Amino acid sequence: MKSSNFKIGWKTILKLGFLAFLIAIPLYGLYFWYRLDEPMIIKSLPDPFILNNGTRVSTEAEWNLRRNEIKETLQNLEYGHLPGNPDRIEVTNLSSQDLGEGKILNTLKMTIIPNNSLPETNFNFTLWVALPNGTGPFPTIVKVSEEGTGSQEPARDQVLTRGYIYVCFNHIELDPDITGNDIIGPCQQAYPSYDWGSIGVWAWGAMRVADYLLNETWVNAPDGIPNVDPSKLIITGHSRRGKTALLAGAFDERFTMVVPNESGCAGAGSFLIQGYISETIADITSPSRFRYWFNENFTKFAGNEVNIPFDQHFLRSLVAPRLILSMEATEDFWSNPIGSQAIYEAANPVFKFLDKEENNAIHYRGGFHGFTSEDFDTLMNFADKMLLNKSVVGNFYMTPYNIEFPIYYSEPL
Ligand code: GTR
Repeated sequence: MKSSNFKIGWKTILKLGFLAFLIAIPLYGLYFWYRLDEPMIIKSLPDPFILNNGTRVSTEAEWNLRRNEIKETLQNLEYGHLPGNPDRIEVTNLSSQDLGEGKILNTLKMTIIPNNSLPETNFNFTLWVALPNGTGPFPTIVKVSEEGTGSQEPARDQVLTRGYIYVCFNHIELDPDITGNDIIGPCQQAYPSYDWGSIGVWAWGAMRVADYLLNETWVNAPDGIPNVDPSKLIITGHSRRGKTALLAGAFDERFTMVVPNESGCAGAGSFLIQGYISETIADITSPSRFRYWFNENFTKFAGNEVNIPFDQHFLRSLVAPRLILSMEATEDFWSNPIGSQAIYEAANPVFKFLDKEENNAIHYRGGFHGFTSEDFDTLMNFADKMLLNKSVVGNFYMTPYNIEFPIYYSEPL
């Protein structure tokens, strides 16, 4: 039998492959462009005003009841439960550094004593308190995490120059953050009956920082506390620490302004309005990634968002009537900037109901993932305007996506 002369050599295969690749790239580019403004809409955003008994909130007192129900839902199905304050906190000044021009950096050790009768459960974490020139009282920014790590630019000088106290704390001393590794850190060891994940632990840590800054009765700080204006206490954080800042600020009303930066999935982003290539519950709860940030129940919603009874506007609404500014970046697709606009809009009826619509704010800058000096300026511009009554130029209510989100409720009349 004669064999055919027609043979496709490797060279031809390579050429065809290359050609297919050249055609695929612009096609994918076009698809990508189209999808960026076409989020996946899983279902409409649940009405935060519906009480567990099925009736709808109609008074402020009922909203306060509903607030507690929402807190319980979020702890039960997402972050796990957070304990109350510890029995005691001992604060030790480790060092004091003169930063010049009247600015000082104090490094402190916070010793948490969960239970006076169980000293073996005590643990420590580090706090950095940077003081501006002057005597105060000062507006104060608490930032989750050390100064200037990862995609966060250092901001200390900028913050102090504008007359704010700048406090950072080492959240990973409370619970380590090692991708794919659920380590039982000192907080979880001290409170063994709680089901909290790392984000809950870190948020609880931010609340302990507030205990110190506000000189609560269970705090012993022999060297005194900084002159913080309690009506101007701001909590912020970037990305996973933005999720943390939002949780801490939503649950703890001592924070007067809450500023999650590019906090995305399980932060100010949506589970139900999923921008193209944004992080999903399945992504974030994968055992090889960040399952340990949450409690076990949350993983039930991986790939099953349709059954989730809430979205992150529930968390955002808890901040009302206080101030929230979520800061987003239009090219930070993984953090779901479209979904954050949906969550902002979905929380608006709650702020309206409490007569504080102007306290619900959102800002978009161009660019990618990071906590930049531009972001810190945005944060302080908003704080200057809302907390210090300064006249400031800037748009803090940006809705760059022209999309009708499925929000089918409005504030009770
Ligand atoms: C990512 C994670 C995000 C965000 C980010 C960060 O890998 O998927 O949810 O938290 O890390 O913290 O920088």
